[in-house]
Amino acid sequence: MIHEKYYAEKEKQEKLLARKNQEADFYNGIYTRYEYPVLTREHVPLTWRYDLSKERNPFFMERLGINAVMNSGAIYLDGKYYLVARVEGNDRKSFFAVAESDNGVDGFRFHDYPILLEDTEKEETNVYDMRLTKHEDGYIYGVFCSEKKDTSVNDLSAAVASAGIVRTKDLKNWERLPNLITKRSPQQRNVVLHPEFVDGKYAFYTRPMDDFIETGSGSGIGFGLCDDICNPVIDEEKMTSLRKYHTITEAKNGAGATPIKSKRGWIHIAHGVRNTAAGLRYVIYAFATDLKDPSKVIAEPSGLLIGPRGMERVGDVSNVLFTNGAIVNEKNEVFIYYASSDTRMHVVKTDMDRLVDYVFNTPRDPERSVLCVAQRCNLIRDNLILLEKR
Ligand code: M1P
Repeated sequence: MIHEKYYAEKEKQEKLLARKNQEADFYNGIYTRYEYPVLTREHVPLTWRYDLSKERNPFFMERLGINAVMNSGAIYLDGKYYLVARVEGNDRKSFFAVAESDNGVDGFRFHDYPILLEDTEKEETNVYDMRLTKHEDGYIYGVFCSEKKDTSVNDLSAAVASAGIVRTKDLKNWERLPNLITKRSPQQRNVVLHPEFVDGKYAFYTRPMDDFIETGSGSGIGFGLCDDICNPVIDEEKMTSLRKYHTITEAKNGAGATPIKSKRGWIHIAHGVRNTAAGLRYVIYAFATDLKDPSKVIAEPSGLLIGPRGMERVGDVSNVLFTNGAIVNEKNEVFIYYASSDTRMHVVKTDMDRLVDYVFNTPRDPERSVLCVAQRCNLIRDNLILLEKR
């Protein structure tokens, strides 16, 4: 017999799932923010958390609780908006689950079951942060972090991160490929597959790291080519977007959403990290690379594109915004999905014209206060002249 409490909880959840999102009262001319998160732990089906049977679960307890829903890959297929979310159980293990919506800003519903990956990496403990790439070879690839314990050192929390790869045609059947090997980098996280072949090869944005948390000598977002996606090896990585002293990327950075092709270049929406007295602060930034050579940075707007605001600042890992998915629909509307504080998912909406304008016409960071003030004074002077002429 089904526990009566199920019906009350189900009704509450249906109300949440049916809630219309509203544009927030925020303006910067670049994008629209939304009032409510698009996915949270409360969106996770009750059947994944509770045993509904009154006999087996008389107190209607969460038997397998969910802690957070965050860092989601995104893809647009046949008029629907899909997120492949990182769902984290109360047991700290993450897994992937598909949620879909008709409009991209609300109504996201999880499919009946999460994705069950083929168990090919026997030492893998945790998986997270999948990027989805609709590749010109006809497959949809998911590239994610595959984490295992580092048994070479005497440290319980030492781990090794590498890039796991799956592919699908329908978001239902997933084929697991071997993990990516980067010959020069012992650890990898935030790896993204470029949607087109480059010099006839599969191209990956990487994030070379010496260590699990610290990137060490890794100087930013890397780029490497691989001949065979079914035996993925990158011999050499060159650098694209670099970490820089006293900027939002000083501590580390990482590729985010799969690059978006525009007339002027590939647009990348990534994350940058700096250290503060309150710990690491993660923000979202953008840059563009050359259409012919997608490793070559051609535009770098100054500073952050999206930073944590209000409730976004607080969560399991506070002061963190992280993106690994964006969608462009047939109307050239752009949906940038991001997680706040490793806890919940949000969206901002813009369009291609605005995004291109932002990336190519926002001034670069002059990298010194005195030059930043001069840059701002030029803006003020031009504006005051314009205002005087009214
Ligand atoms: O906790 C913040 C983020 O930390 C990691 O990002 P990075 O690899 O740049 O350090 C990731 O584990 C990410 O999942 C997490 O959101």
